[in-house]
Amino acid sequence: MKPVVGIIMGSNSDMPIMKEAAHILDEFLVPYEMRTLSAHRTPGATHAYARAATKRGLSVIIAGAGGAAHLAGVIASLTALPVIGVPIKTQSLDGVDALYSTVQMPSGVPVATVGINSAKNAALLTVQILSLSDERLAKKFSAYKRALAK
Ligand code: RP5
Repeated sequence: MKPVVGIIMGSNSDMPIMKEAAHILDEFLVPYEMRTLSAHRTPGATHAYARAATKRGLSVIIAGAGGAAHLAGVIASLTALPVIGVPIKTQSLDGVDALYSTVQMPSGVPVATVGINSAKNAALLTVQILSLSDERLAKKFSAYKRALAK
């Protein structure tokens, strides 16, 4: 099936965290793709990905990065799709650097930022967004919430 969600990350070293988002989308049967794209190391490819995302049929982009984490913000500057940022904890500053870099966007260019390493919540928020126009998904998400309560 054609992917409707793009899960991207700044480095392959982010994969252990970002695959938690993939597991949730698998559980909800949401088709996705995963790419490593860096705002700093591969800026050209990152720009091209963001610019083509809508035409390619994506509806939401989840972007995880650590350190000076500009990936989600750069993507948000180049597409009208909702972008969810996942700050990744790296060795130096416990992930606070990535949290601030991801969440503190200038007015007019929002990135919906989840907690440090919270790729799972990014995927759940994605499911909630897609549920607005997908009854099957909405029902499945309600069942997920009921299971949490139990
Ligand atoms: C960021 O730098 C990446 O998102 C990653 O979290 C961090 C470290 O990357 P590597 O040096 O492990 O490739 O751009």
